Amino acid sequence: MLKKLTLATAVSTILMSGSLMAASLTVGFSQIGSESGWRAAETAVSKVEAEKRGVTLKISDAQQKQENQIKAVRSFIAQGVDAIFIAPVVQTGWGPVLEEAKDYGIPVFLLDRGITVEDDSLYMTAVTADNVLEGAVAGKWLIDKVAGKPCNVVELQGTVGASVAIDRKKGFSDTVDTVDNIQIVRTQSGEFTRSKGKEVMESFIKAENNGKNICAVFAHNDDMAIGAIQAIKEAGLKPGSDILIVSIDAVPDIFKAMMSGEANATVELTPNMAGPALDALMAYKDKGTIPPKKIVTESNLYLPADAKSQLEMKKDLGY
Ligand code: GYE
Repeated sequence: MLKKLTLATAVSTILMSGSLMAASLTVGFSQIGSESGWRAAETAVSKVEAEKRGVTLKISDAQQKQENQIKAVRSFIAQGVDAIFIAPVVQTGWGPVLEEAKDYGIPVFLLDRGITVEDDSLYMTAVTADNVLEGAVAGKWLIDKVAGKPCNVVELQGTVGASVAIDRKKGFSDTVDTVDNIQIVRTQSGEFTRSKGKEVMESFIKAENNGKNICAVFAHNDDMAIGAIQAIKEAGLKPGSDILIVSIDAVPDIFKAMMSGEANATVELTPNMAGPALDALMAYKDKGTIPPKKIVTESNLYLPADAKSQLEMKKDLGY
């Protein structure tokens, strides 16, 4: 262990001696999988951002399993990478493997989801949106939209135990709890996927008088909202008018649904989490700059009027 530490220190000293050296950095990225359009965009954008900076990015797909992420981190440590990026599928259970990375002097950066660890020094920074705020933005939109009328909401939650699902749920429910006319009548995980979102929505529709008791869907991501839209249509109702749809991510497909009048609002989530993390890593390696513990991305609200321009913008960016 001591030997490894000395080696890591020597390597970082060489790297810190000039910014040119940073061009030869190798980063291991433990990605969650490909559950959503947003996730696929994040993976694609990460490759582009690494290439722009001359960084070698090794991506390992965990297929939604934390145990695979832990194995990937150990393998990156064994390969002696310069840094490890993790998009942590769930919030807890990271302490031991992050201790191992720390023992080897390898800095860890979190992308798009957070973790809870006793010792914050186990990671350098987390690049994420303020996910409580995202839920709150969605809730606020619904309050304004229904303007005092009674509204029963069904909620499609993200992956169980994921920080983003916990935070978005909290932000939304704390916000709609401030008014009496909006009630969350059912809530269940749709695992951030279209197919599960559709399946859970079908069961909500059955349980709520063939959907007639449902006023709005709050989905923790656009993909589950798209699954829900399908289920609503199959039940003979009109998504976007009979049942309002609000979700999070701002992926191209939700803007397409907005243009057909089938979705009402989405909260932005940039898929470029790797860019800010790579900048922080390079500043750390070049100048020893310690980044802030959180690098927070934007959470703007987009409505049908924005759909066309958003779609064009995403196309230009290659998402
Ligand atoms: O919103 C969702 C996904 O962790 C921020 O994970 C991410 C979420 C995103 O697959 O679509």
